[in-house]
Amino acid sequence: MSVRRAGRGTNLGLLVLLVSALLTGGLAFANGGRSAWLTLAAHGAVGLGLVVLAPWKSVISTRGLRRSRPGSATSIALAVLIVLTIVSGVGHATGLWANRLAMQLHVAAALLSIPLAIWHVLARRVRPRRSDLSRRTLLRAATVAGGSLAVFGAVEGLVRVTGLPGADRRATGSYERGSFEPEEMPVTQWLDDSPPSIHVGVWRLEVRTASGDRTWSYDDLLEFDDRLRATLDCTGGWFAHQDWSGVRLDRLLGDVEEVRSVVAVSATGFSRRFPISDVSEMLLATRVGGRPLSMGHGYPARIVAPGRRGFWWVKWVVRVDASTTPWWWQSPFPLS
Ligand SMILES: Nc1nc2c(c(=O)[nH]1)N[C@H]1C(S)=C(S)[C@@H](COP(=O)(O)O)O[C@H]1N2
Ligand SMILES: [Mo]
Repeated sequence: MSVRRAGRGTNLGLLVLLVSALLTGGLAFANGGRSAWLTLAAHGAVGLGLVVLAPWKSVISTRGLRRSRPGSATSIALAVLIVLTIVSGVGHATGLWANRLAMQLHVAAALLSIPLAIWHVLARRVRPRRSDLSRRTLLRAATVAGGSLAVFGAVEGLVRVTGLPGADRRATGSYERGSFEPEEMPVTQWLDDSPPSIHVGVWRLEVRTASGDRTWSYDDLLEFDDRLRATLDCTGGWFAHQDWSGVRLDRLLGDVEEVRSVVAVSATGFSRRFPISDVSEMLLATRVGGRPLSMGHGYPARIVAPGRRGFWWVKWVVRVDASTTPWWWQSPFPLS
């Protein structure tokens, strides 16, 4: 494929890759399980596919910019955002730039590029043609896919051979921070939440079920000593193993016939809805590493949801509601 062939095929390819990058990125954020590496590998290969097509795209862009049409500033802004997204993504994955800023920039630049990309596709429209589904297009698509996987494999190999920090990442792509040392573990909020001030003397946990409501004081909860070793894995790109203790969620609920989901609500209003099948593996934790939670980590009580990414681990819990609504009846990611 010579760069002289740059044209509609390149643009269509880039569009497919861009949409796939967003979808796999979203999936990588949602997936906290063992199969997370698959999502992440797909995300990495698709992202590097954009790099593979860059030489062809630069020929097209140079041609286009020479014609000085309205909207070139927007096209350039889109290019800058995509470059930022790729640089921060590769930086985080290799460990050359393994902090939260890189991940935040990666996500922010990617989300900002969506409206610009939609504008770009509409303003520089490519009309689909019959030949887009030809054997030749398929062959080219396969070549790009193969090239992307090869570049992904090469980067992964290089990270391992050179011993870059990226080699020690978890399946989700996160780096270890403060395992079994809760004070060393980062304090993180999903978006703009902040630790409330809670006086444990007046703090109550309210549990609402079909068979009635019940409130628990902090001292009531301290009577329980259910223990769980579980891994908090923040989409910001870090994880920590900890020994949590508190009360298993199903013990607070009693009879759960007909119940389909359980909502944990924070004093700040932040909340997540869980499938009822999860509650016997979940904890409402009052302690970590044998000591009370710090305010930053969710004092007096927080959710521990093994296998789920950090944004499910609701902190400063004040209410638990059993409900007949299915668990997926909520935004896939918290909105505050
Ligand atoms: N109420 C509330 N709980 C929350 C959040 C939040 O913003 N508000 N952020 C979640 C996210 S994104 C993560 S990764 C973990 C971080 O827990 P930590 O601060 O104890 O490390 O808390 C979760 N629980
Ligand atoms: Mo997080």
